[in-house]
Amino acid sequence: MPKSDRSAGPSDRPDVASYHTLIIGAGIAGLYQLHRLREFGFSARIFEAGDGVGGTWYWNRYPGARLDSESYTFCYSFSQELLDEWEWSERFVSQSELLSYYEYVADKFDLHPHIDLGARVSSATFDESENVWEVEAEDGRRARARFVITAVGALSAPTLPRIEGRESFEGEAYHTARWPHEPVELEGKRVGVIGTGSSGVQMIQECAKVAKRLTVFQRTPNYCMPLRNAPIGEEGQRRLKASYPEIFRRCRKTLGGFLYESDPRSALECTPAEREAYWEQQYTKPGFALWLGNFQDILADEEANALATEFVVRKIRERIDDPEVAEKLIPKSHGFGTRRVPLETSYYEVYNQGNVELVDVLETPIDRITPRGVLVGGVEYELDVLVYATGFDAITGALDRIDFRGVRGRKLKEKWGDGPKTYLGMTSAGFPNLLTLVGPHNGSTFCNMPRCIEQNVAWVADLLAHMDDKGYERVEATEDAEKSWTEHCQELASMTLLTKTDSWFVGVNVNLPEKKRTVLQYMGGAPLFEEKCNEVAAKGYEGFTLE
Ligand code: N01
Repeated sequence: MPKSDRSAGPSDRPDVASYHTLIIGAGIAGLYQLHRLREFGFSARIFEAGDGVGGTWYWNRYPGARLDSESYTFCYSFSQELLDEWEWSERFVSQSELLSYYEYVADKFDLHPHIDLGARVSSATFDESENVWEVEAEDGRRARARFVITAVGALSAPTLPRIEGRESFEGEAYHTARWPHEPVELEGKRVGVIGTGSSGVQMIQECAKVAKRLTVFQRTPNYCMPLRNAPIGEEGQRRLKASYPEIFRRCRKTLGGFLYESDPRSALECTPAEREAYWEQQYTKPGFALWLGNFQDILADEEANALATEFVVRKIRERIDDPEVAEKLIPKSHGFGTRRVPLETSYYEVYNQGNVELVDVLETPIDRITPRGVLVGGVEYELDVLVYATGFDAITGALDRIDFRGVRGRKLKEKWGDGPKTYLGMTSAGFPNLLTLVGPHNGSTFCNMPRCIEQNVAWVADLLAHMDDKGYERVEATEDAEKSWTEHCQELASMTLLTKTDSWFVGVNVNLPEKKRTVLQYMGGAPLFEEKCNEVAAKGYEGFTLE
């Protein structure tokens, strides 16, 4: 039973609404955090920037946007009723189906009355005299709360290229993560796409079906692997529903929170025939099977990685008619799996179509964007629509865009100027009562998101319940705990090839030259992350000062 009146905010101020907890963001993490806190009897409210719930799946509505984690591992597991009621139509569902799911969840658990939409938080300031956060949105909406929980997403702060002339383009221009709600006509148009990460790869496949001419401006190619999507029929639904407990149990045990388990053998100890047979088998499986279900050392050992890369390159080459184009599409700067692997259905075949042209802007950089299109090496590619699939200021970007001021007015962005410093990837010293879901150094940033989000949310809710039971008002990570966690993250990162390659995983972004290369993720895997969090809680929240 609650010791205090959990429905009350920290103190009365007639001019500002007051809550126990203010959550920033109504995506996968924010919605579940709100539900969980309300179940515990706390007064909680969400400020959400968008005009609807769903976070990532609200914003990223470009043609082709689709899940590449299996739908049945990407859903919430906390409600049996929800699992029984909801049916996934495909193994990897489209953005619109996933968005309907989050809308359904918000309705089912009566969350809408507790969400302020269109409220983009601009600042949050800690008032030390009362141990309260004062939060303000861009439109002037304000709230006071004992706790602030950020659920702002790891890939939610889009970046645009710093290319001269960008504003001068007279056609239509869109970032994939800010795609309009109204349909965008691409049929019969001259379309250009800058960027070939997961968003670009999905968008390009759809666009190639309808565009009169599609020009892809590629800087770094990626190793894209087949998604192998399929509908889920009636029998499939029945089997799925019966298997949910087993699905979630297995996901909880794997490093990435997926169903794929890496093979305990080293690629180097197998014969070439054994390797080939294993890779062929994994290649025919859906999703990330080849990436995350590979030999245990392909993401740690360069020699093992080179062998896996050879296999993948062969598979890619087979699908492209023109050897010169194939050469451009095969990465040279990194090995397979050391950057996020985009999943696709017809991506490589697109380049065999007469209406598609690949422009290598690594070889010949973009000169400028002109009113009529994109100028590369003196050649102007005329376009009606220009799509920026140019990615995000990953993991820290959405937090940096909010002016967090902690103890003695210290800015979080400044504290993290040389890279984030956190404890458990959920707190930072000097910022009491601020909890970051899916924040830097958190297990969820290299994980099948909802699986790790559920762990984050439950852990945070338990911490707040513990504080309430004991009458604590303030929780803050100690400097020592933060230092050793940050070092632990760095040590884990040094053991994988993923952090030796340039990508958003390590904060490298061509459009953010000022962002320092740093360790942003927790690379120990979801089970170890959960174990560490549980250990801290079991020891009375070791590493925190509770007052
Ligand atoms: O972004 P990215 P994304 N000139 O950063 C290029 C998740 N996701 O939106 O690599 C020319 O991967 C840039 O080139 P380079 C997923 O985790 C999931 O595609 O810097 N090119 C790169 O090719 C993913 O990893 C799904 O050389 C420029 C691209 O733009 C993450 O989101 C779907 C440029 C950016 O790729 C991010 O993916 C989509 C410039 N100035 C995304 N600036 C699912 O299926 C940038 N680029 C669930």
